[in-house]
Amino acid sequence: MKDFIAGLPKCELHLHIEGTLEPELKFELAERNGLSLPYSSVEEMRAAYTFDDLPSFLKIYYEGMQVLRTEPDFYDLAMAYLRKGAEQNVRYAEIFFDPQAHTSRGVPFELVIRGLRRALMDAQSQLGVRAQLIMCFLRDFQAEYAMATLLESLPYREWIAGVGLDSDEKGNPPAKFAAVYERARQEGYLLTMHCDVDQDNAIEHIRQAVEDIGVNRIDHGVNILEDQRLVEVVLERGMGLTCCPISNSYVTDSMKAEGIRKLMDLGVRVTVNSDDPAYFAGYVQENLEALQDALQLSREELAQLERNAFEITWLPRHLKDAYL
Ligand code: ES4
Ligand code: ZN
Repeated sequence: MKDFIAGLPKCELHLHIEGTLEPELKFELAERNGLSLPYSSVEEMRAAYTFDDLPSFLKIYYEGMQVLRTEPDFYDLAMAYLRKGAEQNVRYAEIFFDPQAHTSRGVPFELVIRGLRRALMDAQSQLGVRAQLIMCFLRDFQAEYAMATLLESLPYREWIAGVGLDSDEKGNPPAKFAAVYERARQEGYLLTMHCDVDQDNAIEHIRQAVEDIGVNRIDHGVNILEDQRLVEVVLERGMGLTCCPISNSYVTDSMKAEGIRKLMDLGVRVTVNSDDPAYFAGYVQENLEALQDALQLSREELAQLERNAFEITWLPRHLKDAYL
């Protein structure tokens, strides 16, 4: 089964590029930029990755990305991920980036996006992996800052497939960003949003995302099972959920494998993804293996998960069909 999973053509739809920053590259970038890190080795750094909920993870995630300063840093980050993806037979990826995590510490938006974009172009020609970018707003910052970031992105509109919303969900419901999402839709961006597993008011956040904002996809969203009516809406619209089993096991009490199984059985377009693989010790292949192990998925079911993913990509129809 491991060989079957390894050979499966894969599609990654929920991956934070800053969450792919492995300790080895973190040390390299720190040295390049003349920064010192509070760890003396890769092992020591990994040993400090002790988190058990979303806020404790986010603290380490934002600390870690401070070594990213220059255009080549963002290029190297994305290129390292795309090489890893290619090794795992990832054929297509939609990659989140968090511009405000960089602009808020003085790193210009333009430099971030130019570095990422250049890596995507090189990965397509050199590795045969296609990818697009999704710009995420940080929900624990003010909506006005998200709006300013949206406007700042417009010169690069053609380089960004859509927008998302991430970071600390507590007290930061989708409704806070209704105007930002309305403007993003007017600009032609496709829309997704994190509804992280087992957060406060999880089902109300999912309801706002689906009914009030009208997102095209939901990131995580497993708690939708708490409301049969919303499940039916998602089924009717053919909406996809980008689930991340190993991530769930780090920020909640479990992988939520049973919930994922239930959603699959209901016919929801569930997908399996890696979220922050450098921190959660697993890229998409390991996530598929972990879920298979928990649920005894058949080859047909594993193939269906990847078909779901290719089906809900934000590619134009003719490019999508080439993967199906
Ligand atoms: C994230 Cl696991 C998770 N949840 C919310 N925001 C995030 N950003 C990066 N990883
Ligand atoms: Zn995520």
